[in-house]
Amino acid sequence: RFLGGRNVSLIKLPFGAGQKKAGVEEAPEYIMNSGVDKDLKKLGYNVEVVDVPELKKAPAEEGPSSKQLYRPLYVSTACQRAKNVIAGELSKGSAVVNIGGDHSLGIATVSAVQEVHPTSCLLWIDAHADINTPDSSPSGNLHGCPVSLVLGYAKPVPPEFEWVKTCIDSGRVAYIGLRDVDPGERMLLRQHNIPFFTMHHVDKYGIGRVVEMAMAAINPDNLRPTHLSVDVDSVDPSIVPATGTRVKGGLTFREIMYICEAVAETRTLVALDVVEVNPLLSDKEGCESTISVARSVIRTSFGLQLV
Ligand code: EXY
Ligand code: MN
Ligand code: MN
Ligand code: MN
Repeated sequence: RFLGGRNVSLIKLPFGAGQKKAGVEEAPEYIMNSGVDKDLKKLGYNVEVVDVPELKKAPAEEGPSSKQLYRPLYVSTACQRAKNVIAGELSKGSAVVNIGGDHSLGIATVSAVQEVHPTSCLLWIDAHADINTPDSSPSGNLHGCPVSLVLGYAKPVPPEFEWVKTCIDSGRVAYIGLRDVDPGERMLLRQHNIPFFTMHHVDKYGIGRVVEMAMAAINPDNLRPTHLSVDVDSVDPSIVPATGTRVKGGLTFREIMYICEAVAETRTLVALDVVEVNPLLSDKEGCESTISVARSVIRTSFGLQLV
């Protein structure tokens, strides 16, 4: 029942204009160099590595935008390109690992997954809800907005993002790890009844119950393909310091591994995002620790600990 079968495409998405700190576009190279392709081969998968290097090139003209967004044309162009590549791999029947890059790439990953697997659910692991609308965004950074765009909550849609379809409904999205949510985001989560589990819930119920409740809400009978989107800032900055928006009090190594193991166990994983690693924001040791967590997320989600 492993929906991606035994073929996995590792897709390198060197893109960082969804936020303002340089370095996140270098992450795919670092993560690949940690040996994730060999890890997956050892687990028995046929692995294909796909690079989308053109994402590093900004369009010549940004042009004026109606909203106070940071580089909307670049984000839109890159996401459109990334979406086509991801959808192409999924259409071959492969599972995909989308290696970012910043989380504005979620616009691309969710659009692609929902196009090819229109019933799939989305488990978003993050310190942040990334559901700001262009109007509610306090920063203008589009890595804080991808979920609102794919749910169709951004009204009006900024002209750059008119290609983005409302492709998923609130009943198929859940969050784990939240601890830095803006007021406008809180309103949307409540208004649309989106199941979210903050770090408070993780402490209160334990990670086992939290994952069970989240999956029961979005994939009750395990019949839906699963898209797992892992922002590494969900994990505590003590072991993931190389990321752009650190928030204290995050998931432990075991808690993030538990989530990946539980998803692997469902055998419904079709897409995994690993985003927001920024190798330039920490020293060598912090960088190695961060990359090693990213690597573990990938191999564990694909069944390393399955018995
Ligand atoms: N909510 C804040 C904003 O919209 O600017 C911070 C977003 C950070 C997003 C990070 C990647 O998950
Ligand atoms: Mn995020
Ligand atoms: Mn985040
Ligand atoms: Mn709704």
